[in-house]
Amino acid sequence: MDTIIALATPPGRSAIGVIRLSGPNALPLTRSLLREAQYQPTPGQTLLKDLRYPPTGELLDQALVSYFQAPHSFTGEDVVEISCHGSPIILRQVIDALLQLGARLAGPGEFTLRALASGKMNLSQAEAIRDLINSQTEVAAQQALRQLGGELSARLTPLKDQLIGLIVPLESALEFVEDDLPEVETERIKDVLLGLVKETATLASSFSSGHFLREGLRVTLAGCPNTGKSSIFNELLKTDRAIVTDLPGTTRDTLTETVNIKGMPVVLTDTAGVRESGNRVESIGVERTRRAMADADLLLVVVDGAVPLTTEDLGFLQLTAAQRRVIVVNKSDLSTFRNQLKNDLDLKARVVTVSARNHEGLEELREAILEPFISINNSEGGLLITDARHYDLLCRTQAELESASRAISAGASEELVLVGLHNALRFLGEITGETTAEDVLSRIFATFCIGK
Ligand SMILES: Nc1nc2c(ncn2[C@@H]2O[C@H](COP(=O)(O)OP(=O)(O)O)[C@@H](O)[C@H]2O)c(=O)[nH]1
Ligand SMILES: [Mg+2]
Repeated sequence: MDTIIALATPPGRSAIGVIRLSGPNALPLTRSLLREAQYQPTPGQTLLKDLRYPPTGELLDQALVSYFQAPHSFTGEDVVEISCHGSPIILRQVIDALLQLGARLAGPGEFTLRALASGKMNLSQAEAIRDLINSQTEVAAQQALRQLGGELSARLTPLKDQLIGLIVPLESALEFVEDDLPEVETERIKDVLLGLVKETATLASSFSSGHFLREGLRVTLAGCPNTGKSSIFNELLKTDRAIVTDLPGTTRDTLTETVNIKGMPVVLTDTAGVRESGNRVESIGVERTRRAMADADLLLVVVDGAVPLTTEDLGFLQLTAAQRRVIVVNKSDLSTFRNQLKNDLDLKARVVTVSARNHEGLEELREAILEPFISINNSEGGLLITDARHYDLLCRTQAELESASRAISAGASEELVLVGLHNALRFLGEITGETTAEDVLSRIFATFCIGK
């Protein structure tokens, strides 16, 4: 095993920059960098040291050097962390020096991969580290922390145990071919399978809201020009990001920003209104608007409540009827505002009245945005599946369990039932990495940042 090195902090200027070394030569390499052959820290000790360019002895930096002895480190190997001054030049020089001494630059996620290999964590926990680092809101970070704490594996362990509990008697039944499975046994297996299917399905279904925590909920503002889309966009962002004027067609391009709404990362897009226009810039904007609308998880269809609905508005409402949407009736502050608009618009959609100008109704709007998606702040605090890979494996597990269940009901041979059960067990194992093929592993770790 070679010794790997990487910058563990983001590139750029900062107070400190941390370089991490892991592998059997972490300590000898550090000795050369310090030019101190007798450097033998006690594990966990941090000392202020001079770092020197090995060939010349020239001073590179003064840094805090910490040593973590195998197996009591993040990777399970000998680890040295060097906290240098956060200058990109210094960090570059120190890393170069260690590379010259024989360290190798780590690939994405390679430190975590080593932690996995030495049994420090399982695969879903390693993925949780990546998600934790990438999380954009507190709720997303909390979910990642729960997964890091092993909650997902803990949920899967009883499922695997139950599966093994079915596989063992079926396998032994195979040994005694002449006896069919007794009736009671078949019934018991069917019951257990039913429970397993239910549990797997529940877990998998949480992905429908869980994946938004990782990827963000795509919400697009749409509607006719001058209805106040950009004003609402700015209100939700709490900044003046989009230009607001009383000239129709001010917003020509789509604007996208991420905003945290009650812990949910929301990717909010303001669009140019859809209207036919001879102006080329505006037409391109309109094209982008159409695309942003098609990509959205949720549309906020904005109408001006202070003027009668135009045929354009109605066209818009019709156009978006098939999509998940909230209808926002804006400008409630104006004296011409007609509240009954809410009733005029039949529509099964949720209707929210706001005044972007007076900052009214925005809290209700935020709630309406999340409503279709939330089981996230659910009271039982259920674990959510946030990763598409886990979701896919759970669906495949469920399909295998169902096919085993059908086989047993049809009185099929034990062999046939066992195929489904073994597959299900394998898929569950792939979530935590017990049975993950090498190429899948390397693909997962390619999504990590260097230094993790
Ligand atoms: N009275 C009132 N005017 C508003 C409100 N929201 C937006 N406006 C005005 O309506 C005009 C168009 O707003 P804008 O956000 O640019 O609309 P967009 O074209 O849909 O993006 C501007 O003059 C805004 O100041 C509101 O809640 N009340
Ligand atoms: Mg606008």
